[in-house]
Amino acid sequence: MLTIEIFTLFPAMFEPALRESILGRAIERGLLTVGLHNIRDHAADRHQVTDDAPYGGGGGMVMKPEPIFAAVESVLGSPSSLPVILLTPQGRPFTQEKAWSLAEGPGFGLLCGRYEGVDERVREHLAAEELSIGDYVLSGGELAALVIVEAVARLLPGALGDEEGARDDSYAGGLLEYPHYTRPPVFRNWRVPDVLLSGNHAEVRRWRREQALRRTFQRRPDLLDHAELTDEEKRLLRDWKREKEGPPDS
Ligand code: 9D3
Repeated sequence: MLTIEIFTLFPAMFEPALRESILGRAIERGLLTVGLHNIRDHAADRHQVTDDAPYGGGGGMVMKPEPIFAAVESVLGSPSSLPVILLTPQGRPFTQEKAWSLAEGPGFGLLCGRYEGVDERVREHLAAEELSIGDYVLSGGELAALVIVEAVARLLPGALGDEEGARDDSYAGGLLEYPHYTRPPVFRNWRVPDVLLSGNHAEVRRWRREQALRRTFQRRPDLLDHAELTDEEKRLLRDWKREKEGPPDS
């Protein structure tokens, strides 16, 4: 059983998501346990204040260290029994590889920042590492934490249903996926490609692979540096690149 302990000012943001779909089922099946801990419950003062103005001035507010340390230590002890991951825009990018390593267990804490950020002493003395989920601005770490929980949970053995788990075409040698179609064969006069209706499985496989390669070339050429390609696929790519550049001048 994997353990994820979440520390946040907004535990209610997680509750509905943790009940639904693959995540809900993984928890129900006992593959995963997720604890929700409100940092505000660990604020010492009567008004349960968790933020304060930054030393040195400037705008915004900073999360105070005491309630954060108290919340984490009350659940995970000191030193912490699990690594605590701080969600911040300054973190290393969260990747599928990181999801696999977190899914190996035994678990981890997720600390969600709000306001302008957390007091630096939290990073230095409580967080094992910092992660970001990408280069866009969120209002806090909560949705980033949820992204990580979902990415990890679906990797736990038994988390995916028969439909979802049977195939492993999720990462076809580092390429984007080919286009998917289902019935009807014609919808609003838009036809499903003939090859998919042909029943020729070898042709279907070839078509899908070429589509995946073409899409990756057009949308995510950065992925091609690490993709597993046959010699024929490398030739195709060189042709496409030449078409794009136009003929070399003499
Ligand atoms: C507008 C404030 N920003 C000044 C340039 C700094 C800032 C502080 C706090 C920006 C975002 C946040 C809140 N974001 C997160 O806590 C966060 C996050 C994100 O915003 N994007 C991607 N991954 C993550 S993980 C945590």
